[in-house]
Amino acid sequence: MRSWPAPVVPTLPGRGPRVHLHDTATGGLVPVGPQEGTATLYVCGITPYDATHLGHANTYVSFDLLGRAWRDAGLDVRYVQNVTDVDDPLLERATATGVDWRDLAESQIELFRGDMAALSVVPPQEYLGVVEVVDLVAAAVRDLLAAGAAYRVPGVDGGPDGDVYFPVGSDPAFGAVSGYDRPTMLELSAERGGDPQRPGKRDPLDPLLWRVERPGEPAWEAGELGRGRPGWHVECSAIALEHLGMPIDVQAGGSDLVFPHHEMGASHAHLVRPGQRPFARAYAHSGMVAFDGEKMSKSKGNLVLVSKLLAAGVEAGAIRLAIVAHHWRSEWEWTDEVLATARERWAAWTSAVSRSAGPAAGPVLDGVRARLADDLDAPGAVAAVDAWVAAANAGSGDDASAPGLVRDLVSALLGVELG
Ligand code: 5CA
Ligand code: ZN
Repeated sequence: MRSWPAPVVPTLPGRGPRVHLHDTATGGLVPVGPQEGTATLYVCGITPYDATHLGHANTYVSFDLLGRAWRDAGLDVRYVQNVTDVDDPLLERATATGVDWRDLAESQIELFRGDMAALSVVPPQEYLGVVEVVDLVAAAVRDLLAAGAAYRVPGVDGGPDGDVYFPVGSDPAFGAVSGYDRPTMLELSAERGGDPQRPGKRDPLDPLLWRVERPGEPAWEAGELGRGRPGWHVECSAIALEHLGMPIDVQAGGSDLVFPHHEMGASHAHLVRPGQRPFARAYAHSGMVAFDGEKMSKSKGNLVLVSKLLAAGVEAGAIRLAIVAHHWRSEWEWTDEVLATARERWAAWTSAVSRSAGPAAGPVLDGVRARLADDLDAPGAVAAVDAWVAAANAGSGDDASAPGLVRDLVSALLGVELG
């Protein structure tokens, strides 16, 4: 489907260093992306039943920093993102509000596009809704059945027979992404879309691959699977395998996707492409943003919407600055003070880059590049710019090219557009 308009990214002199990132699977810092050529990135997209909130924005801005650092290091970036436009929460919300699920999804995707464009997030080359790729996902499920890595279960409570599940025991590497113990897995599976209590499964952790048609639910023909719709995890594996191949350089999303989503996604891929491993060279998980003391989430309704902030006249660059002032892996809380600080900083930076001269900008460029290459340390990069801005606004320095270069590097590397 259509993504959103790409921001203009200024070209900077020289090149950034190789990027290193914290990898969830190994728990350490690893180089990500090749030395040259094309780096591949898959970031899990939204489930479009409510508008983009600051938590989503934090996740997409975080991985936008990665894409920008890669490009600055001379790499091409191939970036794919999905939209979970058929899933239980979306269908439930549509039913509860009397809106057609397709209209609900499209309206929320459109808001998301607007927010991403406003926040200068570089769009993916492939932006794919599940409804567009059901055949692809169904083919992956059939491959798993053929490989003996899928089984059907009988219906429960009068439901139809034939829902297809993935036996987690079929992947020897199962557990390697999250490293969680079984009690933790069971708890998170129940919380995050799994159905550990469902009778008939071989292992309570086994996730759904294909849900056969229920009355009133959308369904697609899928050969031997029968009419139905895909499970959640396999959608991302199938899209990533088709559009990026294996292994991908970075599989990314918020930390709530470590388990079960990325664990299951990796295991599915290992069985769809037997003998190829790993699914991803690195797994990157951004921290959860909270509001009013709790994780910001559509299900809790404690949302701060990007679109509302923009409509209230908050500068998009200031929202982006509020996000990048926090480390991408940290858990942080959105408060009025966070926003006020970001707006003050945005004004100070704007004033500094609008001056006719300032201190030489070369060291700031080197400092920002070095900080970002080291696990996307955007707060460190922000501090480097702050120091230059303070000096420039105090009137020091006579380098007439410096304000323009700082404006460009803030735009190209942090994605922050100044006034
Ligand atoms: N469609 C699935 C992924 S395939 C999904 O998780 N959708 S979502 O709309 O719930 O979330 C979209 C992305 O935003 C995910 O990467 C998720 O991890 C991230 N996210 C959701 N809530 C927050 C939050 N409060 N803070 C940071 N990131 C969040
Ligand atoms: Zn996903």
